[in-house]
Parts: sequence; structure tokens; C-alpha cells
Amino acid sequence: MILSKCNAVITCAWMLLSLFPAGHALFNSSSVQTVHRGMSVNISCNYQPINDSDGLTMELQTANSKLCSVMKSNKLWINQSCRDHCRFIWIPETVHMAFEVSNLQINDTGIYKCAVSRIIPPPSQLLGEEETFVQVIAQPNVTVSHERALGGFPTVVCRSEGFYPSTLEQMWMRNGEFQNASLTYSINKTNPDGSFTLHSYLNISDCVNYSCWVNHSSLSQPTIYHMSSTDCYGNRDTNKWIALVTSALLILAILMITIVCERYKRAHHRSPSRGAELLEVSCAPGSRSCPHVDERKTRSWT
Ligand SMILES: *[C@@H]1O[C@H](CO)[C@@H](O)[C@H](O)[C@H]1NC(C)=O
Ligand SMILES: *[C@@H]1O[C@H](CO)[C@@H](O)[C@H](O)[C@H]1NC(C)=O
Ligand SMILES: *[C@@H]1O[C@H](CO)[C@@H](O)[C@H](O)[C@H]1NC(C)=O
Ligand SMILES: *[C@@H]1O[C@H](CO)[C@@H](O)[C@H](O)[C@H]1NC(C)=O
Ligand SMILES: *[C@@H]1O[C@H](CO)[C@@H](O)[C@H](O)[C@H]1NC(C)=O
Ligand SMILES: *[C@@H]1O[C@H](CO)[C@@H](O)[C@H](O)[C@H]1NC(C)=O
Ligand SMILES: *[C@@H]1O[C@H](CO)[C@@H](O)[C@H](O)[C@H]1NC(C)=O
Ligand SMILES: *[C@@H]1O[C@H](CO)[C@@H](O)[C@H](O)[C@H]1NC(C)=O
Ligand SMILES: *[C@@H]1O[C@H](CO)[C@@H](O)[C@H](O)[C@H]1NC(C)=O
Ligand SMILES: *[C@@H]1O[C@H](CO)[C@@H](O)[C@H](O)[C@H]1NC(C)=O
Ligand SMILES: CC(=O)N[C@H]1CO[C@H](CO)[C@@H](O)[C@@H]1O
Repeated sequence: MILSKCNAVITCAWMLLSLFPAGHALFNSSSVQTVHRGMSVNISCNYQPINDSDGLTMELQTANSKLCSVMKSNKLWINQSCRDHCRFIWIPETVHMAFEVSNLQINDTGIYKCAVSRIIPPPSQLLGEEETFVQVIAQPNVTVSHERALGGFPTVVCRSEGFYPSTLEQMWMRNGEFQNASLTYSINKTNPDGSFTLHSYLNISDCVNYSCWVNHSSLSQPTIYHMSSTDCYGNRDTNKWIALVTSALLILAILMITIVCERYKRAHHRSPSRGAELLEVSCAPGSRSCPHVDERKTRSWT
């Protein structure tokens, strides 16, 4: 469906060209194209046909595969084969031929070659080829957060994930001033899709404005990611609350054990044989500290 439409467009375009005088330029050059992941690139074939009646083939190749090839015969473009995400572009106004490769992924980085050959009349002859280096880049996804720490000040973590190529600068700033890099601990890893991830840890000793400065070729300029200081205090408050609630519950438990034990101790004084049995039953499942608490409380209260 798409191919037949394409075929019609190409044919139509070629017919349009026939109305224009054909150029004589025949040259090659090398160039670099930098493209964000998921975007498209046009690989130009810097060749302009000399003779309408020539039979030509145009091919888009990478180091290890043929992505697309188109043939012109009898003034018609015949689709031969194009892989997914590849198509032939023909602009009659500028007599421009190119291949478009869309939805580029990190592993699509490499050299692309467009080659034009004449097959009719024989012998076949390479008329021109152009190499383009396509550099796919991927932006880091940056997050700044605290690692939970019970008591004391936490560690702050800056995570730059899924970037490509691997060169990335990541630095910590404290109140707007760069921190000495020797204080930072970093982990660098490769993701399954070929992108990279960099985590930087910084032990902090105060709750001020910490931010993460990141620079990468995919960013138009270095970017600073902030972490609010209230966040830091918030975490410490949470820790304090956890500690407070835990202590309160512990004290309550000790008090209850003490009261229960005290009650049975008194019962034991009144009726020794029955009391001893009851004390054993009530204290055994509670804790080993029961008789200890019992003794201490007895001492302090009497
Ligand atoms: C054109 O391509 C040929 C062979 O690939 C190479 O030797 C030549 O230097 C290229 N010319 C330019 C201007 O790039
Ligand atoms: C490639 O060329 C086509 C036709 O000129 C144009 O529509 C498209 O936007 C171009 N794509 C890129 C990525 O430049
Ligand atoms: C184009 O090719 C045809 C057949 O191969 C030939 O007769 C004709 O002279 C050529 N024209 C030009 C301008 O080279
Ligand atoms: C960035 O990472 C966060 C957390 O892992 C995720 O929710 C989000 O979708 C990511 N954003 C992009 C653009 O990948
Ligand atoms: C991460 O590791 C790769 C491969 O080992 C390396 O090329 C790159 O420079 C490292 N990046 C950083 C920011 O350390
Ligand atoms: C970073 O710390 C190291 C060791 O503590 C020190 O030698 C170096 O001068 C410091 N660098 C800066 C820029 O403060
Ligand atoms: C940060 O603290 C942890 C544990 O307290 C320690 O193991 C680590 O070496 C510290 N890192 C730096 C860069 O000081
Ligand atoms: C390239 O990467 C994409 C997505 O990351 C994956 O779907 C595809 O299989 C990879 N291609 C090759 C040849 O490894
Ligand atoms: C932290 O830095 C941000 C951005 O520069 C600023 O908006 C905020 O007021 C600062 N907070 C404190 C507590 O200094
Ligand atoms: C940021 O990175 C780009 C490319 O990686 C580089 O050209 C630029 O000088 C860097 N900027 C700063 C401020 O380091
Ligand atoms: C030579 C060739 O592969 N031609 C194909 C062009 O596209 C149409 C429509 O997809 C096919 O039917 C042809 O076989």
C-alpha cells in the first residue's frame, strides 16, 4: 500500500524532473549529522542524473547491511526493497535525491553510504557515492533525591539515566558553589539499549541548597537540577517521628509487662503456690526480661 503510493510519488516526481534540464554535477563529500534519539535523518545522495534514458540504481548502505535500494529504468523509479523506517526521497525542484531514516536508535549510530550506479547501458559504473556519519544522541533523564538514612544527615543522589554518548559531566553544587569532586562517589553503567547511566552520591552534613549540575552533548547548555532544602528537613522530621513513636511503643510495652508482673507478684505473696504458677504462665510468652523488670521495679517502688 505504502510502497505502491511511494512508487507513484517517485514516478510522478521523475516525470516532473523530465520537464527540467538535467544538471551535470557529480561529486561526493563526507559529513556528520547529529540527531536526537527517535528522530529522523536525511542521507543525501549528491548526484544529479546526466542522461534521462540511463538505468540507475541508488543504494543506502551501512557497514553491515543494505537498508534501501531503488532502481530507475525507462524513466521510471522502481522500488526494489527498503527496510522499515527507510524511504527514498525525490525532490524534483532541486533535483535532490536522498534516503530518509526515521526513528533512529542509539545502535543506529554509524556511517551511512548512498551509492549511485549506472546499470544501463552496460557496463555498470559507480557514478557517485556519499558518506554521512550519523551520531544519535540521547538526553539524560536527571533526578535528584535523598537516600533515606535513619539518624544523622542523609546522602544525596544525582541520577542521570539513559544518555548517549558516554561523555557526561555531573557535579554537585552547595548553595550555588561547586563541591570538590573528591567528595563524590559515582557509579557508571551501560544499559541494555546501549545508553549510559551515571549515579553520583554525596554525603551531606547540613540542610542547605544542594543541586546537581549536568552537561552533555545532547543538552543545549549545562542544566542545574535543584533539590529543595525543605525536603531535607522533611526527611529528618520523618526520622524523628519514627524514633519518637518507636520509643513510645517500647515504653508502653515495658510498662504493661511491669504492671502485669507486679499484679501477679502481689497475688503470689498472698497465695504462693497458685501465684507462682500464674506468674510463669503470664511471663513466659512475654519476654526474658520480665523477671528482671519485675525485680528492678520492686526495688525502686518499695
Ligand atoms: C570522493 O570519493 C572518493 C572515493 O570514495 C574519494 O577518494 C574522494 O576523496 C572523495 N572526494 C571528496 C571531495 O570527498
Ligand atoms: C527530509 O526531507 C524531506 C523532504 O524534503 C523533508 O520533508 C523532511 O523534513 C526531511 N527530514 C529531515 C530530518 O530533515
Ligand atoms: C543519453 O543516452 C542515450 C542512450 O544511451 C544516448 O543516445 C544519448 O545520446 C544520451 N544523451 C546524452 C545527453 O548523453
Ligand atoms: C525519567 O525517569 C523517571 C523515573 O524513573 C520516569 O518516571 C520518567 O518517565 C523518565 N522520563 C523520561 C523522559 O524518560
Ligand atoms: C562511563 O563508562 C564508559 C565506558 O566504560 C566511559 O567511556 C565513560 O567515560 C564513563 N563516563 C563517565 C562520566 O565516567
Ligand atoms: C579537592 O580535595 C583535594 C583533597 O582533599 C584537594 O587536594 C584539592 O585541592 C581539592 N580541590 C579543590 C578544587 O578544592
Ligand atoms: C559516605 O558515607 C558512607 C557511610 O557513612 C561512607 O561509606 C562513604 O565512604 C562516604 N562517602 C564519601 C565520599 O565520603
Ligand atoms: C537496536 O536497538 C533497538 C532498540 O534499542 C532494538 O530494538 C534493536 O533490535 C537493536 N538493533 C540491533 C541490530 O541490535
Ligand atoms: C535554593 O535554590 C533555588 C534556586 O536557585 C531557590 O529558588 C531557593 O530559594 C533556594 N532555597 C534556599 C533555601 O536557599
Ligand atoms: C558542555 O558540553 C558541551 C559538549 O559536550 C561542550 O561543548 C561545552 O563546552 C560544555 N559546557 C560547559 C560549560 O562545560
Ligand atoms: C521490483 C519490486 O520490488 N517491485 C515492487 C514495488 O512495490 C510494489 C508494491 O509494494 C510491489 O508489488 C512490487 O513487486
